[in-house]
Amino acid sequence: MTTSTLDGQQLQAQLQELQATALKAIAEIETLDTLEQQRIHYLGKKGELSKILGTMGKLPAGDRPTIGTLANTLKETLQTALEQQRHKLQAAQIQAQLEAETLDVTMPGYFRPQGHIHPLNSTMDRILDIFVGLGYTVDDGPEMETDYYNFEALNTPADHPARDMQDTFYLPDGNLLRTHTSSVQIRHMELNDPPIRIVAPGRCYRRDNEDATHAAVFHQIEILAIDQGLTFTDLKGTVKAFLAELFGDVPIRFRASYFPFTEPSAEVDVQWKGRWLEVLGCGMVDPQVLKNVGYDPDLYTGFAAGFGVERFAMVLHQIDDIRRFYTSDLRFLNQF
Ligand code: 2U9
Repeated sequence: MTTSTLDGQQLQAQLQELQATALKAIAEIETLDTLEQQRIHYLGKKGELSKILGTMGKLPAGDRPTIGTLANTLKETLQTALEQQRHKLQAAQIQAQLEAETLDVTMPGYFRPQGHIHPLNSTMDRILDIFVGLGYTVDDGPEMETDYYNFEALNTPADHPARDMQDTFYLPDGNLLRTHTSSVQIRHMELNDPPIRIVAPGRCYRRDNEDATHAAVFHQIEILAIDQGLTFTDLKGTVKAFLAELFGDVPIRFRASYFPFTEPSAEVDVQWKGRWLEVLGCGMVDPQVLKNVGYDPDLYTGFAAGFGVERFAMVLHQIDDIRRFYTSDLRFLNQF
């Protein structure tokens, strides 16, 4: 295209050809991004129309107004076509979104199996509710304990034979995994003055050979009451009230027993389905334990009890093997 011979006709033809090409291309645009690119390609500063208009300077002066008008008409035509295509694409996009989002309520829903509370947690919660109802406050503490809080403070010095029944997992730094939640009560008494009414639930550890009734990791709940004038009768009354809440009006019996941290001590059995089942241990807090936390044993007395949550869940739900609680077998768990 030599400079001297350019005339209105030629440019008009170029504009018409551009219109045809551009309208065809615009009609085939499928995305809003492409639409924007095409708008710039045809109507942008360096677009096809600008290129043609850029040659207008070489036109004979007489042809310029016509070409100018044609160019503006073409610009509007292309802009209109681009707008229509944008609306068409946006409408299609919304429609596609609607279809994607439309919920066909006749379609069967996604079956999400309803989870539920693990039998150990439901048993634990039930027991805690009973003691909170009796005026006890729930307290907890660290599972990794010091030898002092797990044993020494509870009248169980290093060479005490009771340690064998409570063998546990010892850590390189001399700490251990607690064998009972009694450590929680010691910590509580160090930080609070009597009267004390606390219930301490939590995970405990024992290096036991696992069998149907023993697990290396299990859950315990202990209660502690410290006040002036508390006697074994208060302990018996509290234990009776608790067991009646869980088992109903069943016969219970106290059998003399021994724990380093209580004196006198007893094991308690309930008569359940015609058999005597041992369910907890208890006793009057040993005066030495009170001294260990700075309480005056001549002023204050206390009682305590401890029991395994698994034990209660197994008795209440006739579960034959403690290991069922930890195997996450839905055939077992879905029964609760
Ligand atoms: C303090 C003083 C005394 C808590 C007690 C028991 C008896 C007991 C066992 C039951 C089953 C442990 O889970 S188990 O194996 N516990 O029989 N526990 S009296 O006595 C305390 C606790 C804290 C300061």
